[in-house]
Amino acid sequence: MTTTRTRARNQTELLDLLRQMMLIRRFEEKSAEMYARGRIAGFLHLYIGQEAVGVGATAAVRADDYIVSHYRDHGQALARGLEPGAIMAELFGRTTGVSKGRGGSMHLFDVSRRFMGGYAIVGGHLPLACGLGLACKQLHTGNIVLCFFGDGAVNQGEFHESLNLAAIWRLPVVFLCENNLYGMGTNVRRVSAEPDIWKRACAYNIPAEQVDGMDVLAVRDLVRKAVDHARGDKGAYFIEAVTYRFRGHSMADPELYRTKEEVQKWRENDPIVRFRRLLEERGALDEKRFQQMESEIEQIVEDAAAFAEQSPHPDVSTLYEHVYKE
Ligand SMILES: Cc1ncc(C[n+]2csc(CCOP(=O)(O)OP(=O)(O)O)c2C)c(N)n1
Repeated sequence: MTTTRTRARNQTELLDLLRQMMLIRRFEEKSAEMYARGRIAGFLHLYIGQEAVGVGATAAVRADDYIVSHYRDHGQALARGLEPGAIMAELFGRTTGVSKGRGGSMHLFDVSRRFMGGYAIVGGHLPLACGLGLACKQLHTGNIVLCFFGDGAVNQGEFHESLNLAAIWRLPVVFLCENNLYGMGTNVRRVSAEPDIWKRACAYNIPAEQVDGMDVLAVRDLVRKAVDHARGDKGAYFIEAVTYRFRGHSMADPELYRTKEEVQKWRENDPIVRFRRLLEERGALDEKRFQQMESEIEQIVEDAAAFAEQSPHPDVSTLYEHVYKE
């Protein structure tokens, strides 16, 4: 009986991981469409291809733990449970957005879900993760901080300062580098003396591992291990998740720095297709259920876009509101 129940619970959890990745994929496709239609202004960085990292990692932390991220943040925000409509409204710059329309795509924020941003300055949020970690430690809250960043951040001064500080103060921070092989148009091998990014953490005596970032369960399991380490007062942990963005850096990217063959090769390792296959093999999913999930997600994303469209723009008179905590 217990085994049956445990199996059912496990299956529900696994289906939920798939559902979250599918939601991110569809949300991002819709965002691209809305950008092309001029509904979203500024920069737009899509998470398509990297879904397994955000979903797997977020599944490994508690609801009261903190998450800090970089500007490619829609996927992590959705995985954290921020409302799709409020995220889309933020992309549209509307008052109903998660950041009241002030932040846009790169600055999603929801303190109620301990999703502490969304930051556009590459590497600039790693010290913030340390600050949150220090607060957790000093206040003995038992929480940890999960900090996402890209491979482009690892040659920034803040990266090294943050890892050093996290090590000497034994801060409960899990540093998660999403190595999608490129910082804008630059391959990581061109700019990193040590392109195996996880090895960098050794210089700071922080345990580090690399994981297949296209495998949602592998990501979840390694982040769980890292979280246990950090929560157990053993200090920071470093993970390099090797992944790939299927789309350009932002919406305006001619992608002259990589070949179509390379993109195609990675697309064949699509994290959603891969996980769907695994669930089918395990008997947890069939075609009918998958299609049902697809149409439910389609509706959520359509509703999110309609909500954003119908929401008001901020009034000029409110320009100075929501800048600092009120
Ligand atoms: C300090 C700083 N320098 C330069 C930029 C311009 N810039 C925006 S995104 C980006 C690439 C970052 O790549 P990565 O961290 O690997 O993230 P990815 O886009 O691959 O998710 C750069 C250089 C910036 N935002 N901040």
